[in-house]
Amino acid sequence: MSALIPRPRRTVADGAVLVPDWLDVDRQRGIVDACREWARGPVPMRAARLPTGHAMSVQTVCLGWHWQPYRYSRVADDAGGGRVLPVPEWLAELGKRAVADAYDDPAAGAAYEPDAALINFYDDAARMGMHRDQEERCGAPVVSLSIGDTCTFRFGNAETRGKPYTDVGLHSGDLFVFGGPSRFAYHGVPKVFPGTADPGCGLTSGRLNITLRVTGLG
Ligand code: MD3
Ligand code: FE
Repeated sequence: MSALIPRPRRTVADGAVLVPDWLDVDRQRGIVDACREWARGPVPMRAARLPTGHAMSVQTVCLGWHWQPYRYSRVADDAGGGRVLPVPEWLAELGKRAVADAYDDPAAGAAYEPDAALINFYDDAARMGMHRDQEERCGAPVVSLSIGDTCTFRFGNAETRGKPYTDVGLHSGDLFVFGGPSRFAYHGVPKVFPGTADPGCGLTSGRLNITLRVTGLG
């Protein structure tokens, strides 16, 4: 929901920049529509299974490269064996603009070429524990887009799963870019707040997060 007083852009740590309300609601709705299509297949959205045998509470569908704990593949051998869809040009372009805007650096944006997107869906009870994304062989920034219910995003440090960390509210339409020294920091989503989304965003409940990554895989 857009606020009377806009939330300011914020550098949470070196290389970690939050840009509130980056996506207008029409754009959010367009992305939600695209996510609904991607979730149907050829690789269906699913809760990935951890090496412990437990299923994640978050549901995920991938573009470009299929991610499962803790590797990337071209074929979704844990989700029906289909081949992942490519990252569409418009989404890669959005990623370029995201990096350019967050860092106020057009050259960094032009150089950004994401080859994987993860679409995460959180229902009211879903959480993501503290982890690092380290399957990528590349230090390029991660672009994160949030749509739907507000969550608490916990941004930690690169050394330990615990403190110090900073809790930040991510609202529908927010952009967060994680690069430089923040790229390999621990992070997680301890809570989603039901009923907090702008109805115009296209989701009636839950939260969608789209992350764009550069895998560095061939
Ligand atoms: C910081 N997703 O998919 S997005 C993930 O909201 C993931 O669904 C969360 O963590 C979500 O791996 C958080 C923000 C995010 C994504 C990747 C990062 C933050 C990151 C990689 C490095 C540092
Ligand atoms: Fe992550």
